[in-house]
Amino acid sequence: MGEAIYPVPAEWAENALIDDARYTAMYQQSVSDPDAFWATEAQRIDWIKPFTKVKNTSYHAGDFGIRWFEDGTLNLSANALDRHLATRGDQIAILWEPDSPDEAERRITYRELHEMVCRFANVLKDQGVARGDRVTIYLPMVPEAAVAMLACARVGAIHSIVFAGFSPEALAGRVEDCGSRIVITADEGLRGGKKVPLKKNVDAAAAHAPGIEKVIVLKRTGGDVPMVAGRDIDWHTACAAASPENTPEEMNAEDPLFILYTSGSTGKPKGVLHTTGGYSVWVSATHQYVFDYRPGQIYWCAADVGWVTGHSYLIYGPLLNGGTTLMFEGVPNYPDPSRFWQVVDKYQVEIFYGAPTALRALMREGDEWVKKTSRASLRVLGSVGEPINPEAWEWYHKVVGEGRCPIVDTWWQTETGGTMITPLPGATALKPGSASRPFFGVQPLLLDNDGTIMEGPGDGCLVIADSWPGQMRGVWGDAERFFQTYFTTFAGYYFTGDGCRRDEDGYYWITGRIDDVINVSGHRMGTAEIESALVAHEHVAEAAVVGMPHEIKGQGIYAYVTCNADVEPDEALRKELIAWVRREIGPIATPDVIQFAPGLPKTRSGKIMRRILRKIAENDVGNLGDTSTLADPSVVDHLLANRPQLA
Ligand code: 6R9
Repeated sequence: MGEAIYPVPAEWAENALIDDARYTAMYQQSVSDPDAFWATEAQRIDWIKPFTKVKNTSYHAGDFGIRWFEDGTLNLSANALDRHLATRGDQIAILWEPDSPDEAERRITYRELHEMVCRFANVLKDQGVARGDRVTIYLPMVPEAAVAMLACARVGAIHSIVFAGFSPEALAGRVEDCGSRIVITADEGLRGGKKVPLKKNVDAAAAHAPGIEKVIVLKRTGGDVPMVAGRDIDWHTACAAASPENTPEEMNAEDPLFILYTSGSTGKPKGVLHTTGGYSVWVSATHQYVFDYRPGQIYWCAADVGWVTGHSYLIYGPLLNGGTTLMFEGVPNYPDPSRFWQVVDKYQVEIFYGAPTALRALMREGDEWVKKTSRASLRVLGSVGEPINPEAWEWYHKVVGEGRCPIVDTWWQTETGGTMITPLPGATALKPGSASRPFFGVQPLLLDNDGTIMEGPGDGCLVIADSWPGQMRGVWGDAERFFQTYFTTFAGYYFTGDGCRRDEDGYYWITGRIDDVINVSGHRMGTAEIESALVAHEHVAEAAVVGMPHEIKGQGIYAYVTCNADVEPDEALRKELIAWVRREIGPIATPDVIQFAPGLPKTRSGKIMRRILRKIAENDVGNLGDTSTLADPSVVDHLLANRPQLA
């Protein structure tokens, strides 16, 4: 195919934890004898009561179930904190870089973090939080977000983090769905010099979520936020009064650890449920091997704590591995497009893990912003969240990494808990744009549309043949939906929703979602969610949303809207609808294009023909495919004649 290949540099092959021969041997064992392989890997965790069973899983109706290490007990917070105290109590656990470079950073040692977590765990207990209770976290990128997560894990509560960019409506829906009585928030967040009214959003959410009994409020900006007497608790006051000692709860490996809401192709976002033991083993192992991580190295994952990458690779993975993890509150281009690389220099970051959308945005600003920084400390670069186009990959490799740093393009999902298909820096020759080969224990398969397994090179639907320890265990509150969503499209397999190509070397190339999920700047959006926000507007009769190619975001949001008969759509309504969707879901769901249409293309049975809408949004109108089943072909002519001018 003539694509570039970057061999493993010799010094990497010699010094890395895993070289190619070791990868092959370990991968072999991981799939031929998963019990033995994962029993060994699980020793990276301190178990209170050791497990006697490793894997007990089935993807088949009848005996469906996913259990790992099921009779073992542990506490994740104790593994991330207490056990490090003797050897690395004074090592920095969290480096915090604020939004503004003029504000002071924070350097929090393991000992300090341990005390903060113990105090906050006691605050939670004082509020009656017990094992199995759900706690919603709606915090900006501050160390207290990690403290709140670890405190929940410590007392056995299940955290549900809601991204701080989500609207009050979205927050209320998630709070109600999991039935949490407590929300943890801050007065305001700070991003790119702008304030985010978090406490105000929680107050607004509480109007729709009567289940909220207590709100714990962290002071971040010192903004003037009214406190509700009897409901709101000041974080600092409560922690100061709490004991600095706390005994972690003994949790079963299969006790829930967290819920994280993510978008699917149908319905409301679903609460993806992860449990304790398998997840701990999985994020620790993947973090160590994928980044060739050694304790104490300065590691920076730029993802927000509100997404799964923030859970697994900003907080849990690095802390389980005794790492120093850098948390950055701000954005890549504030105060200017050098910021990322200035932060790298300031802390001598060795490993940087970011998203293609940020790289594309920075690439567009020109190389000078990068080149005026040193970046000599960097050893490994990572990519996650969406396919990285070869052009951005080459820029990342040549300009940011100066040709020196292996790039690990890691494919995975909220549902998978951690990395599934990825290069290992000392083992894998790199092909720009390919996530390359499966991680240990992962058995990817490509199926054609009939569900037949494809051998050799080809393009198909990506499924995983067998369970791995970090796999999600359920959809919160809807046991049936888990099996239905992931295991019935192709019976007996976990269906990822992604399309994928495998080349002649067995490398995997993710081609993107094949369901009605779009990936905007690495954020998953269900088209159904945006549609239901649009039709909730009084002037809208019907809406259909599809993805469109977008230079920076990867995909943009293209909405076709049919208004009620008595409404004359105009520019003002377009603006109003855009603001409406931002308010209903959040700024990440802002439509890029709204095309008003008197009708949508439908089959005679009334199904919207999204394939046609996608083609129009992609500006691929020469080939609309079979339109013979359209109920009214003139609808398509109207759509084509009235496409908005795209910038
Ligand atoms: C971790 C995360 C999952 C979806 C996934 C896929 C896309 C993620 C990717 C990638 C190509 C990569 N995706 N990483 N596509 N190459 N390296 O992003 O989880 O938010 O659940 O999104 O993102 O389409 O199915 P999540």
